[in-house]
Amino acid sequence: MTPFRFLASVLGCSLALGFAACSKSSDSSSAASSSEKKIKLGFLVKQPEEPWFQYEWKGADKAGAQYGFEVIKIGVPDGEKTLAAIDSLAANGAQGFVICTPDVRLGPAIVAKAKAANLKVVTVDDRFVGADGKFITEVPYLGMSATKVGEMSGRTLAEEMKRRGWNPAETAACIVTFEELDTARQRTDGIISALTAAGFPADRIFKAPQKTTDIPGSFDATNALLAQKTGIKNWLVAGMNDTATLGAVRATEGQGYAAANVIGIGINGTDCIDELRKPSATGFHGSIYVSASSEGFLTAEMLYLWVKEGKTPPLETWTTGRLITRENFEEVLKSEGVL
Ligand code: FCA
Repeated sequence: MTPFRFLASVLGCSLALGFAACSKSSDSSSAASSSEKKIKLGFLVKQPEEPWFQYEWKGADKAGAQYGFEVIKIGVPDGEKTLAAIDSLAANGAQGFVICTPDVRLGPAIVAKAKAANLKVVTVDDRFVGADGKFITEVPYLGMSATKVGEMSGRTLAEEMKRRGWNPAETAACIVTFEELDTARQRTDGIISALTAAGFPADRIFKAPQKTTDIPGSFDATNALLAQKTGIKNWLVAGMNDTATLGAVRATEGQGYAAANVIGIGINGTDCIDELRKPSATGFHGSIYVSASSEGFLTAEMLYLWVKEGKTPPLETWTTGRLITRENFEEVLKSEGVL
């Protein structure tokens, strides 16, 4: 090695070292700024006041803490707020969002807006419907196996009625419906088919269509039905979620039915905790619990891995449920991390 070559190699080495040191220091400064540059993902829900959606948000936050991304949570009760929320996500540098839309027919508008803003979309609970009335199957969706969960509710009604020794001739069923939403219709159809499969007379099952999917909506719908169907001793009541059943149970109370003459089964298991905690039993017997927090976790995780690693989420993921009653809800919900 000539002295020149030796010097060049020492210089090169120190230059390389200098570069390494320099790149190391730029690494640590990027580590400092990486917390500012966290991936941001939106989580938009139609009814932020419903505990179901609050538990979904909790699950999404858990995924955010685990993977180190930021969850921007926005309530979107109508179409206008939904489109505005997408604009604000884009302006804030978010790279995608999970959504339970306030109206499934907004699907095409949401997809178009997200595409224009280069945002990835995952849907949860309520699946987008296209202009042709069919599901938009190319957007990843995670939701409950609605028919199966509905059937569990219907079977529970039939079993509990049998356990209480009720005479079908003195009993009727009030099923609070919201048929414009597919997941709701599938659940209530499942309830009705399981009831009839268990031998309950189909002509004693009455639908009470709710105008809004909240307690006042099902309270009004059930009151209208109870005013028409008089002379019934016992009522089975159910609907697409806990609030549907809670509103119906409140209506039976208002019309003078004792708790012992009512069997109410909800779905969700998140919105009936206060009800199940009441010191004396009401007509609300139990609920088919589905894990809102894992739905929130899983959808946020899917979206994150899609954004970060280009891993496309499965187009369909289905979740299932289990019965909770006053007897087991503390134990089940504790094991699920809800309580
Ligand atoms: C719908 C209902 C919610 C919950 C969810 C899984 O969005 O409105 O209460 O049941 O499906």
